[in-house]
Amino acid sequence: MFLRIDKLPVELPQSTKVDPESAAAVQELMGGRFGEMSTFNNYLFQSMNMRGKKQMGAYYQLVANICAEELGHIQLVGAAINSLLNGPETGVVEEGEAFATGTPIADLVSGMNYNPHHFIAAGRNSLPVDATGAPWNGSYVFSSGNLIQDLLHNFFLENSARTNKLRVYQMTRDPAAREMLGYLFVRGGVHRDAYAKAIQKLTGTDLTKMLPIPKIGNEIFPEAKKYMDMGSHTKLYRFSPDDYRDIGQIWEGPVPDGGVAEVVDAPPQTAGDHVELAGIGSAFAPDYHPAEVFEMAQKLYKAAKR
Ligand code: MN3
Repeated sequence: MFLRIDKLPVELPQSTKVDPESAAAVQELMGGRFGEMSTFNNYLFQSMNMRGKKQMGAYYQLVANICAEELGHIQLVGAAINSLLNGPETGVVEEGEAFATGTPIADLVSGMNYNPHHFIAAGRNSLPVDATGAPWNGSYVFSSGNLIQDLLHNFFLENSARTNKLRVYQMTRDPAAREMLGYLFVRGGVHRDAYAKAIQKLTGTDLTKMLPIPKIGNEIFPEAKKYMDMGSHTKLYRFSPDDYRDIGQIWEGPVPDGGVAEVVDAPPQTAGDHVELAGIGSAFAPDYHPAEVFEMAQKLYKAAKR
């Protein structure tokens, strides 16, 4: 089961403008083969399917625990996409009938590489699709039942996710997208290193000799360096109030990016507030007169208080 904390792993700065092309590119990190929906679902199916969970001890717990962190990564990527599709707009944008009958969407999109579904199917928000608009699909999940094969796959998956993230970084200067990327370079690095440690303990094979892939360190990116200075690259968060007590049997010793592995008995201390999206009349989100819908929700809140 999952409990939920109503925060993002980190707070994102506001996007400076509506940027549909960057939003479409960032979708790869959501619903692409190596996106966060894939890391989450791989670890979900592997941990769900693992035989002898008690006997597997730390090996089972490691996959199950990282799985929970990945749910928050899905949310963080989604928040960055939403930020890109909404720019600095907050509160309520009531635009009047001229907008409804005009071309408010055509006025926002420039260039060819945006995803029309962000505007037609969704109300300027994220979707479970990749950068080409293709839906995430279950064939991205590898759950073989063989522990070493699954762990080796996960090591490959985290490195592939990193490669894609580095390329998306090169596609946008948006501050929200780059903050999300910097944080996930570091957290994906921890997961990569954790799977390498698990494989080393099982087989004696030192996969860290290959790292980093590609051969460029996280520390040259200011948005990642910031989190490394906080020691995030050494920390594995225990995403459970009572369980997964043995993950420190694997997450211990030196880590490839410097420092010593540490299990933290809490969610990330960097946690921050959601990206607040404006109600936008012309997008009918939440409706043509957003203020009225917000007011109805507030009435419910006030009635409950009485
Ligand atoms: Mn992740």
